[in-house]
Amino acid sequence: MEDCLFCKIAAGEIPSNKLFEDDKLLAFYDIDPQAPVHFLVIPKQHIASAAALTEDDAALLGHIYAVIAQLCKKLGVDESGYRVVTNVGADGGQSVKHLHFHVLAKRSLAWPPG
Ligand code: IU
Repeated sequence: MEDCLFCKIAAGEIPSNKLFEDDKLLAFYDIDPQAPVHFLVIPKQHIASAAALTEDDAALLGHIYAVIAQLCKKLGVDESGYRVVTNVGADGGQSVKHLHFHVLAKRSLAWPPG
């Protein structure tokens, strides 16, 4: 999608600090980390937010969560734990309108979030 920052990052038109990439998704470190480990996982296809997901995206979502689990294991945070969160819309705190999953780790995270 034109003028979508994360589409441009997914296409390699804007550089990112890449952690993992395949044909379906990209994982890269957040530019403004909120925890010692904070990366984002985005589908390469443009999906505006979790609110736009349908049953047809089930395989993609399964793949995203499987990759997150593998990356967290690789980063050594699988046992200490981590949080996966996706913000939706204004009240949800979504600033970039391309579906992304935040993965935060290596600090104790409060609940409920602010
Ligand atoms: P949000 O859930 O839409 O608020 O999250 C967007 C995230 O994207 C946020 O944590 C930003 O720091 C992050 N980000 C980024 O990693 N690279 C960028 O070029 C931009 C935002 I703009």
